[in-house]
Amino acid sequence: MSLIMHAGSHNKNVFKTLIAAEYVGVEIKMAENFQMGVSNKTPEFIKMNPIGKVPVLETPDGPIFESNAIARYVASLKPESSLLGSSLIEYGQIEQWIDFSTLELDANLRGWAMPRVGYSPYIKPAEENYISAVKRGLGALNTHLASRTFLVGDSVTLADIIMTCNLAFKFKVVLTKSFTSEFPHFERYFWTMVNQPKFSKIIGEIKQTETVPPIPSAKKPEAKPKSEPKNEAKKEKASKPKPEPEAAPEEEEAPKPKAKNPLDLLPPSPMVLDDWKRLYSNTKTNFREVAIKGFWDMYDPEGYSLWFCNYKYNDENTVSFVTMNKVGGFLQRMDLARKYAFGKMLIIGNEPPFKVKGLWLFRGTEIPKFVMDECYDMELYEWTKVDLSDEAQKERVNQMIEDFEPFEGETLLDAKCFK
Ligand SMILES: N[C@@H](CCC(=O)N[C@@H](CS)C(=O)NCC(=O)O)C(=O)O
Repeated sequence: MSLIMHAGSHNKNVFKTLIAAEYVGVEIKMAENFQMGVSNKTPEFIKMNPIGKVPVLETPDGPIFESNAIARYVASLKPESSLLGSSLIEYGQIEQWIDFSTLELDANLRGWAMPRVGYSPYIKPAEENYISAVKRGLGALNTHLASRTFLVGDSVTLADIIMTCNLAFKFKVVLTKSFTSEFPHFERYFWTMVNQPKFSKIIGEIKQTETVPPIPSAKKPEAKPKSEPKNEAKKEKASKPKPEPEAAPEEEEAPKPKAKNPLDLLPPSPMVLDDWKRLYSNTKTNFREVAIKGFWDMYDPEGYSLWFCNYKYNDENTVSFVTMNKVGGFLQRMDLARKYAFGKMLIIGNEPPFKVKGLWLFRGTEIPKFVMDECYDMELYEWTKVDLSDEAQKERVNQMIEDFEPFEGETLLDAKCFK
């Protein structure tokens, strides 16, 4: 089952689901190229969540929004997991702590933290109210945890996951040691939870703040909020649509510096992949004279390589739509290589078993390692580098690009393009 999360990945509301998914063993994919303030404003996104907020989980049966609901849905995918308790009363208590965590703690902690990081106006009496509500909530939680490791029962439940995600960012911003030391059972609980391997894998390391950020100066509106520089690159790229004022910093937290894709470190190539993709898409007539000629004119054998692929299990391709779906799934999974690849996949024959053959253009002179590692379909195909000194192979490339029929003497059932 394919589950796609629409949101930036550094969002505590997304963490709730990702941790639940770790416990139930379900795979969640993050939507590619999600841009906060841009992607969540598109009509397609509004169709999934009319308020335009993240996260949204796309499921085969329809979308779900509201992070707690999403996490609950994922937790229920394996009824045998104990994330939702093992009796009705446990289920009720898990729900109770989820609401407590959301309404008594998260709402008040946000009220305290957001003005301190410059995301909403600072109002002293409001802050005092928030802090006293947080103390009341933590006091109650501390009492509950005096004799317990987990909120409900004897193992991690969804209540612990949601509670911990709601607290983690606040530990980084306002919950100083001098504040939390009044609640020792709560402290022990929090550190136990964030150090559970399935939690720390998603949340990462938490360093408790030593000080509450100073009140942002009202006199200098141009001063950037503390967490804002982290957004700079993203904002510039998105060229304008400003992040919504209520977009919480945890959503916008600086992505951990991503290791550069080694393909970005290759010497520059005169061939611009997007130019080729545009030429391919825009050529409607005289394809051979315009697009194919254009391809060879721009092709750079030092910066790119061409590969034929051949499905290893063609005799299994006995049903046309199953074969087409299989290839469609492969192309979806290749999404991770969009910046670095172009591909054509042909489904050949007018009766089963259908043959699946393809042509791929990759940045670099080898098939990129990350594609081999991360797209499991790759090993279902035999890969042969196109020998450019062989005119017959070059002609085969041309025919594959232009969906030439008959291809190797056979009709095409379908031709799919990855661009
Ligand atoms: N109650 C919602 C809160 C969602 C929410 O506030 N999302 C923020 C990011 S953390 C957002 O999408 N803000 C953009 C906006 O307000 O337009 C949930 O738990 O999913």
